[in-house]
Amino acid sequence: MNNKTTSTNRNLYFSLLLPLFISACGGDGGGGGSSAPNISSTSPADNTSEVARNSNITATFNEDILNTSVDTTSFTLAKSGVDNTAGSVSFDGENNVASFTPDSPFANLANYTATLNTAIIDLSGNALASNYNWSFTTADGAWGSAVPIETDNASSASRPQIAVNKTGQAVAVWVHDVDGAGGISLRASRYTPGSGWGNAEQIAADGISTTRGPQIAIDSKGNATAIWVQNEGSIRNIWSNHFTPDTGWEGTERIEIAAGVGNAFTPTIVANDDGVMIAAWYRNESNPSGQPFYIWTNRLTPETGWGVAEQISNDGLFPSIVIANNGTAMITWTASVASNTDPLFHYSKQFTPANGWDSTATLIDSGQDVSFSRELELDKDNNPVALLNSRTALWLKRYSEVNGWGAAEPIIISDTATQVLTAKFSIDSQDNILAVWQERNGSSLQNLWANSFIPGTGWGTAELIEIKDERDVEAQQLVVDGSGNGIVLWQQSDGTRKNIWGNRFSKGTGWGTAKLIEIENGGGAERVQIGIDSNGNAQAVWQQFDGARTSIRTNRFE
Ligand SMILES: [Ca+2]
Ligand SMILES: [Ca+2]
Ligand SMILES: [Ca+2]
Repeated sequence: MNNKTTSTNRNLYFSLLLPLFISACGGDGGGGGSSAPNISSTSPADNTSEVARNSNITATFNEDILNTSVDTTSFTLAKSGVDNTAGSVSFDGENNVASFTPDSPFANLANYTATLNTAIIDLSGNALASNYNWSFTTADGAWGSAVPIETDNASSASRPQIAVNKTGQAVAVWVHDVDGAGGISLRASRYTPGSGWGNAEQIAADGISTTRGPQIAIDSKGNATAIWVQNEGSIRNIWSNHFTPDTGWEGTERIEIAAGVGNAFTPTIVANDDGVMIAAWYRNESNPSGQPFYIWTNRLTPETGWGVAEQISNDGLFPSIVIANNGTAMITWTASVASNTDPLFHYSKQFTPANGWDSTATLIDSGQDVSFSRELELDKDNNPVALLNSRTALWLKRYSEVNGWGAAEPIIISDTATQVLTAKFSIDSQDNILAVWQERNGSSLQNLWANSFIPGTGWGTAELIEIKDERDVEAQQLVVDGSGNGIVLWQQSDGTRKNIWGNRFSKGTGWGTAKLIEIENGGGAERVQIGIDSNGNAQAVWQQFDGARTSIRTNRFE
């Protein structure tokens, strides 16, 4: 078995040996003669499905091959729509078998194409007649068994959140009731691929009062930031703790200007690959119990930490943010309203590293009766896409630098028989879109529906993706991996307790059958959250009651 070789070595070896072989063989006969080498078999064979994700990829040639012509430039493997897969190449000269060993297991349910190119030559210097390709699809992952993520049972743990980066590093955070102290604190745990979950760590002072729980974002290197609402006297402010793999949790700091008389609500945080993070929240500015609400943001860079909080709007609620790897960001919010029946107005501002936030807000949409969802995602070209819904309709709007926000693209055309509740969507690396939403017809239960968008084809037909009708579907969460496969999770009561359910979307075959992802029935399971890495390995967290306290449990899909 020969080891991995480099193209430099190959070329050198080739130039030194080729004249020798040609003269020894008289340019024909012996060895490979004058005919091009062929591939007699591959493993896996072309079009194989359910290939094990720890497989090596091999090709067997019909004659002796110059071993140094087989290397990582002449034998490559590409995941559909993605750059070449990292790996090493070796050649077994005795059996003429080339092997590609990937550096890490293949992605779940992903299509790969292996290529042998015409740099591969036989001992007579005859090259492959043309590039040789074969494709295969990997096996899907599966949910494991639910396990606790924390072992403190003196009191309750609740409201977990999780952030997972491309490589599968994850941080989970949750509210931890302080034993007998009358207040609460926050705990966090970190998941490292190959090692699993670490111990729970305290990330906020014991005895703080916080009502809504932390939010978390993670960058591609595993740096993470938690933010939360913390009571100081009678006022709720936004606090933060930053984690780096080198230094651990760095300590707490307030990230908003403390002078406001009002309370801060619903913080949200996003990170790009390079660790630039933006947090946003809304705050009642002059009246601690009501309007007006202002939208505020702060921005963290790895070099300088948090900046000074900045007011974005003097009339807004429920901010959503996306940030691209070039540092450009978009924030959207909803203008405050006096009652549930007033029209809603949705606005945006863009942030660029050169110019900061837009000075004036842009109107995205107006005049809808109510909006349960204000979801924001980036497409493959980093253009923001917003999902909005009224009681009777669900639609997207896409933003471009040239045209601003485009026309509404309906997913459900206005249908007064249907009540649309919360919706979620996700866009894959090739701009396929998956949307899931709760829908009620007349007095029926809240059921879970889904539809998908394929560029060039448009939206398909909406379909029901769960089958239980004892109680409503609640609190669904959706993620999509680097191959366009999705997972949706939700909570649903069986009449006695709430359970966590999931369904799997395969890019090739669509939705599967709804399945339970936990089987503990001592109490209810609620508030499920999920994150996914680029290979489609996902991590779910939720809170589960056992009759005495809630604890945080997790299950992994891989
Ligand atoms: Ca149902
Ligand atoms: Ca259960
Ligand atoms: Ca516990």
